[in-house]
Amino acid sequence: SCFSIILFLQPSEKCGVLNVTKITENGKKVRKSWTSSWTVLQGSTLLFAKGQTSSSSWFGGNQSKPEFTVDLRGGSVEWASKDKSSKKHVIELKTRQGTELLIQSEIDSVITDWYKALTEAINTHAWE
Ligand code: I3S
Repeated sequence: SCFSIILFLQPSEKCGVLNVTKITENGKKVRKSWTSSWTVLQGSTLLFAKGQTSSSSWFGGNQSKPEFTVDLRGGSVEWASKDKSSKKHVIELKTRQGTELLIQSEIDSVITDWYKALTEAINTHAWE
């Protein structure tokens, strides 16, 4: 189980290391930049902390705020089409604010679990 000390000290639904890149920010296309991020899902918020590879290093390290957070309310997830990335197992996440992210893991079961968790989070918090 994992915790986020950034928002509140409470269990988070899911966390782990994923490869992430923005492709659009506020409706504008941005250059891809894949990074490995410690990723935490908590309620309707998905947060990314760059360069952190485990919860213990996050707790013990000097990272005091997330690299960026995503509000999942009103967003969508789908499996990315081949033209979005040459990588395998890529999720495309779109936010209501017009940011699009690609999220990837080499591990099939890992990305499948994230797909389910993100879909569930979006559905659960859709009407907030
Ligand atoms: O969609 P693209 O432009 O083919 O994405 C690739 C590039 O962003 C590339 O970076 P440079 O153009 O700075 O060399 C990345 O290294 C690749 O990983 C990107 O493609 P994939 O298919 O891995 O998402």
